[in-house]
Amino acid sequence: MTHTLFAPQALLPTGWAQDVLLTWNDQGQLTQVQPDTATPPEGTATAAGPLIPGMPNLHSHAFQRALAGLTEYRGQNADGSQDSFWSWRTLMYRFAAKLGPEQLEAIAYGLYVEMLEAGYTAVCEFHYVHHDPSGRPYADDATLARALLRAARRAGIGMTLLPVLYQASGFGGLPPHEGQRRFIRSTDSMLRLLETLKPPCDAQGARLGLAPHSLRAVPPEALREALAGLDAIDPTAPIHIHIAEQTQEVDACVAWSGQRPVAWLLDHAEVNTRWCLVHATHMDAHEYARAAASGAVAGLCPSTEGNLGDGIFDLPAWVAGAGRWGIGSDSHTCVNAAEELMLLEYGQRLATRQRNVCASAAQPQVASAMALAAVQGGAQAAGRAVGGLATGQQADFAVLDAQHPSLQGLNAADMLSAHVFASHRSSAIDAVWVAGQHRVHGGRHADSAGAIAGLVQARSALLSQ
Ligand code: NGQ
Ligand code: ZN
Repeated sequence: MTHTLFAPQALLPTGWAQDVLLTWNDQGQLTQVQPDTATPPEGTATAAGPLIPGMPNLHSHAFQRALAGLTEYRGQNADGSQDSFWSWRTLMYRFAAKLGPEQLEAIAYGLYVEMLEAGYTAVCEFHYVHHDPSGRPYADDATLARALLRAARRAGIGMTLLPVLYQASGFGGLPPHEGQRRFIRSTDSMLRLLETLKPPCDAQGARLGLAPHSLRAVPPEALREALAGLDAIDPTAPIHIHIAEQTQEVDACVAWSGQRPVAWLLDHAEVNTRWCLVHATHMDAHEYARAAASGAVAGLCPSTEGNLGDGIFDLPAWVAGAGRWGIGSDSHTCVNAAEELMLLEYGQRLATRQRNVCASAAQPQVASAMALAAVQGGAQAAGRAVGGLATGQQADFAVLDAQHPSLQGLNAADMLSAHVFASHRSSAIDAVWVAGQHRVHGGRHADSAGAIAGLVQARSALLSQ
């Protein structure tokens, strides 16, 4: 059977088009994207507002959704220095220490429903809490990973599952801290976990990849062996890594190896289009050029990077090298694809004292340019065919709410601009479709209330423990 939808305006990879007829098959794959269709086939529904591609969320730690908003008071690092990323991490570890499988599933399910309502149609889950609270593997070693897969399937969001390899507390293979006990795995145990997870991932159309947590957490030998093991399972599987997020991490890497993290990685691993360099905030000019040329995606998480005081990625330098990028909500202090784009552009404006920094010659309207770039980069990072409104891609898209006060009466491109820059922290998403399935109607997922109630309940239970 074929399915169709007619969109008077749609954002295609080449830009805005009129009278677009979308056709997809039972597998949810677009089989035709036809602009300038004078008369759609009889019975075809018409989108009530501009159609935009669904946004892949390329970086998520789902459990952190239940901690969002709870670390916004001044504390201190153990050494007496100012509150920072590292003191936040101590609080986050304390929170992660208590989490159980049912709570993780409830939090992730609520979060994924929120993501769908906010225009994300796929998520890359960077999953590192593997073991029970005492640090022992669960009887089924994949317990928590399966909870995430179930949450994604129930919500109807696409998933790339990235089990995280974590072995050390710092460069040079420093022994892990007590607070990291739930994350630690040998390389062999990681490869067994990947073998275990491959069938359930395949069964729900999820992509399985691997995430070496960071160069801090994975010694060189383990990195090499894990990547070789991954290749044996799937030679094109995505690989994500946190890198060069904090200056302290850069300094420690230089002290250990004489090289900055991104330079070290480029010299010691075959970084290519399978890779997503999450954050990559602190690179020198040479690293920007080399990493961009590798074809890897920069995984930018503007709200979290701001929240944690990471620094500002130099997007013009990255784009000058034809670097690819996408967005992630990471710690979920913000779960809104449009706001993430806004924050990214604003960081660039503040740093450069210019405007419309992320626009391009081909696409001078910045919101449209950013949406297209982030969808393409996000799809590459996800390792799934979710790269926008084109034949062969999955039918993942959102319809803007043309009746939202900020959008009413505008042309389609300006509606997207208003959605990104002027929706006043409300959502101007009306409908969302994933793999051709209508998941969000009138801004709400069918199980919105239940999913959010479950999230809130799991958070309350965790906080009272
Ligand atoms: C994480 N999050 O793994 O959740 C990290 C913090 C770390 C971000 N980097 C822990 N945003 O990097 O050691
Ligand atoms: Zn992260």
